Amino acid sequence: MRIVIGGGSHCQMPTFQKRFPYSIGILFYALFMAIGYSQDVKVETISDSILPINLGEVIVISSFNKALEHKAQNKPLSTLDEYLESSSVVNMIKRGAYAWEPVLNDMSSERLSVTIDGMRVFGACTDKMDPVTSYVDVSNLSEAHVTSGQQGAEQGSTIGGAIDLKLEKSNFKPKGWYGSVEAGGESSNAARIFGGELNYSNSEFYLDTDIIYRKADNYTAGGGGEIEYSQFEKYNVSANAGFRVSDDRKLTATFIFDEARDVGYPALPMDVSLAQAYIVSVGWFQDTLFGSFTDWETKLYANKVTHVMDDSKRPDVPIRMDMPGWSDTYGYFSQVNLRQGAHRLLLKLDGYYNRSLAEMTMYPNDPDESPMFMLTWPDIRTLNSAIYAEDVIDFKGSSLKLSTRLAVQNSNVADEFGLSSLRIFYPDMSRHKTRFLKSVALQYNTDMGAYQFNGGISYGDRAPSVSEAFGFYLFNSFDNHDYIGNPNLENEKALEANAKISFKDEKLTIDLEGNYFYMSDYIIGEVDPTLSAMTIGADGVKIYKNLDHAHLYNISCNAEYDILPELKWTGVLSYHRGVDGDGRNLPFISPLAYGSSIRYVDGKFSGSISMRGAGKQVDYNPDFGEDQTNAYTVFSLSLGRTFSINSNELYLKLGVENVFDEYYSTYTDWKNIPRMGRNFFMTVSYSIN
Ligand SMILES: [Cu+2]
Repeated sequence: MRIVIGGGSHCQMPTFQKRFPYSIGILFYALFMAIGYSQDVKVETISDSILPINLGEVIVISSFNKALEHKAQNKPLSTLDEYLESSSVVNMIKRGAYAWEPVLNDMSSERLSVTIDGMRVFGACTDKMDPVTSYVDVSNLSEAHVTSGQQGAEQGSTIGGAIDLKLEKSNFKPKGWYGSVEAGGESSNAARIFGGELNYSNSEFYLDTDIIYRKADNYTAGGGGEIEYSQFEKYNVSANAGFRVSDDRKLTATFIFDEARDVGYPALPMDVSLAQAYIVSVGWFQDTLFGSFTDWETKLYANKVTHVMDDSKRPDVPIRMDMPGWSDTYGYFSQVNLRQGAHRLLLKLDGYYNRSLAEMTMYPNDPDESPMFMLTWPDIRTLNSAIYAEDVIDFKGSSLKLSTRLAVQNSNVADEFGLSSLRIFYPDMSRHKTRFLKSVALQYNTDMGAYQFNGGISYGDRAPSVSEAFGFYLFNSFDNHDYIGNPNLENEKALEANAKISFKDEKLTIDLEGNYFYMSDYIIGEVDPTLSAMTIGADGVKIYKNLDHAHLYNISCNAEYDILPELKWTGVLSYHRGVDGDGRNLPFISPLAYGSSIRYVDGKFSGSISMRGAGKQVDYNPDFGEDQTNAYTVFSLSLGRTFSINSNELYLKLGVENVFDEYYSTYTDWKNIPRMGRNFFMTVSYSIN
């Protein structure tokens, strides 16, 4: 067992509101009663709210058949993006209704490590339209482990932290056959969701299979405006199998196929006709290894991502473009535990090889002009090999965790044409580059009766991403500039301090936490006035630079109070700030944000009312394409009920999001694209045990 020093798995609840329309409640309740059967609903939990900063959090994802967690969710067939967003630690940058980009501690993709069951996957889009999280679905997952800052270094080199999406597995439980079917619908975008799961598990063998299909039309913003190009369609199939070779040896395998088609990105000038991923792995587990080593786990994996952008549905584009991208990754990890006296050691070796390639072909309107071809990611091969070690030392009532990751990362510009294109800007650039990445962290945790303290300091660095180092005229519609990578960038470094004080008694839990990142060689695009844009209508060209330094601060307070055994209140408030060495505001930093919820659960029935919102954005920066985002508050409600039918279970959940149909956008909404207006949703699931 591993301890999450810092926060641990602390779950909160969903979001809620203030004026509860009784008529709706009574209506829902009558509906449930009419259907008949009563039964026990347990659990609550999960994620509410708003913004970042826990040192570690587990977001439970209610996929199929996990009857209990199900009921806990505000909206059981939410997209994974909505699950992540509902947690108090993760924000999501939105470019449309699909494939949002996770933000942790005010940092996104290139500053985070996002993994699927420990596997590295890299998106194939130069415009971040396909974050790793878009290639799985709630049907695959049991939970998301979110770790802040260098506490996430176990999964890979990172600055902001790590999100590891844990696949759901039967794990040799003696359950025989079991399964479920689910269906859901939403009113704002006429979303239709169908899923099913069929599993077999005994102590020698298990096989889990699931499928989910989602189709949504354009959604409607608050006040009734239709958001064009916000439709999407996706399906995901996966299978997990395990075979017990001997008492303490197990062989496992995973297969995931995910495909999205006709995905609109209303905030971007292009859509996606295809986003597809194959993800496979085989694993080997041994309870013991030689000596006192235990829990030896090794996994080999491969994944292939294809991404095709498409502007054929947009009228009046100045020039038609084809922009496909590919990202293939092969990797492994092998880890083992060792327990000796007060020490709990974890040793891990891991590595991956990634190939990223993206092209752009422009077709001028004049048929006599020939098309223009560019490599926007010039076939970059990255080889990363690392060792990670941690030691948790237990004292009386407290513990100290020391951890480190050391990595060697090699990059190679494999394409000749791409290399010579980059050499226009960097004549002395060499094809190969080697970087050394380091992370060290010290985290202390102590229990003092009702109080708990957790604090630490750490240092870590990261290599520039493929776009930051080698991107070639990547258009960013947010600040309307073309971006050119810079292979000479220094590694970005972060010195981090964090602290958390928790109070807990029978009824009340309060967490107050904060962190600070002193970042040196902060990577960001800066205007180069000597260059002219390739994209028609762009304002200029930016080149990635290292800023001397930048500061990021995050503070949050979470509270939870049990008014009655069945009735629980939660609240969260957070503040974030990010400036560079010259005092300029950094982009995508949250304004003051808050949330609160009341949730009722008895044996038969659950209901919730939630509220979340943010203050007016004060610290924004037009240089990075930002404008001021207004304050907003939105309210949601949900009601759920379980019915027993023989030994099976029928579960029904209904709810309304954005009850008052508020028109709003948040600081993470690309080009202020408004969020969904009032949205009714319903989920029905039937599980066969
Ligand atoms: Cu794309």
